[in-house]
Amino acid sequence: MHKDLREDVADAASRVLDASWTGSHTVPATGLYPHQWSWDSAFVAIGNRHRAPHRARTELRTLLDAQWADGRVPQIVYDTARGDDYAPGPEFWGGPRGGAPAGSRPTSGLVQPPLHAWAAWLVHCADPAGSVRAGFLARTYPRLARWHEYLRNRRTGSVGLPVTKHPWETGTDNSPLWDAALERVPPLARTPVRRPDLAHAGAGERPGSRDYRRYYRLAEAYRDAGCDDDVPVGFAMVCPLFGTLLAVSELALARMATTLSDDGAATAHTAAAARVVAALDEHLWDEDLGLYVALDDTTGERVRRATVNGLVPLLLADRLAPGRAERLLATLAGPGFLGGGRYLPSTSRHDPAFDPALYWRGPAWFNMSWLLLRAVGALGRDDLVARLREQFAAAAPGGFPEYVDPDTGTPRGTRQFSWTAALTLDVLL
Ligand code: 2M8
Repeated sequence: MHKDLREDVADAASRVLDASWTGSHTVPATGLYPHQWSWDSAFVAIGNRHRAPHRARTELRTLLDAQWADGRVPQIVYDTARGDDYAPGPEFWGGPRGGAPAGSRPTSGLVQPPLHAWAAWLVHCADPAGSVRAGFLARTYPRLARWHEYLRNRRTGSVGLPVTKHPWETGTDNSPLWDAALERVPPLARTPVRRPDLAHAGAGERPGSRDYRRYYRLAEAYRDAGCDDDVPVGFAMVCPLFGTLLAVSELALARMATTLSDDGAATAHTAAAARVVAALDEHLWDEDLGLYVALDDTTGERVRRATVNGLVPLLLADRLAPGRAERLLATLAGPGFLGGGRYLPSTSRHDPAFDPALYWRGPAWFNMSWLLLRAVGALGRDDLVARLREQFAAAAPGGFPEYVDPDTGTPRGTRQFSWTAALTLDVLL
């Protein structure tokens, strides 16, 4: 991309991030998502580290200020001062919970994929002097380590991998990976389902009302059990995306511990990452599909659906079983994914549920393309890097959309979406 054009795009992306900055955190999008979301903040910090490292550090620290006493980092930290409507709101969860510090903002009881330690490490490396002056690693490392302890002690399922208790926890809410498990959840919630989201995105681009009644039902069950992970709620899914980000983040914690001169802790984090990778390889690999799949922890059955979630383990290429990285690269480049159209779809074009407009069932998402860009870049696959970058080159003209049609490039979902802007900055700068 020409230098002047690159600067124009960077300016436009920065304006999106400035408009969504509240002074302590970035909202994913004014209107549709008016609070702080867990993994959105991690992606946003990764982009902001280049232009505003102080803000990137504040973003992550604000999120970690809402960490529960049990170590979990909540999916949503509500900002009750903002006027925009989102459901379910803080009243659903019943105010500050879980022994969160007095005065802290109310949160959801769910979690999201553990990208945070990796993001914190990237933020540190972008401005090591500023990070040291702010005591950033010394302050965040213990909290991030406790977050991972929570996942290890409270969320590890029968195959040694973290279990998600709700589709919202996977970050890929209506992916076909969750269809069969959700089918068992009665679409009946006590709380009336409100859909303020439909004022900001087309109904054909958002989950349907039957999905939402099940989402509410599951969230109610978890909330009513006091968010106690020992109580089964009817959904316990193991996701290759979640597990991969945990392993990558464990490796980031190891680097932080080394920097903080705690070699014993570094060794423990590296060993924890190795255990997660071994379990991914043993339990989630699908030889026929050529990628990793999900597993239902309740039944022990694998969910044999091809989605972008199952390609993300390519981030761990040099640690996977022999031959796996090559297979993943072939699947990524093949007709179900990049080879079959313009951009990387969230669900394989060959999956019966593939829908190029519908949220996590087909559209191309910028965070997923960014994760795969990191993976193929580290492997020196410049051809695939070039293909994945095309989506980012189209982000600014499309108004930094939440997701796009993987074949036509048509923008979908909301616009001026923060992680799209942040990751475009990261790719272009
Ligand atoms: C979407 O999920 C929220 C619930 O968490 C929603 O649909 O209301 C997902 O794309 C999720 O990954 C993302 O973190 C969130 C905010 O951008 O929106």
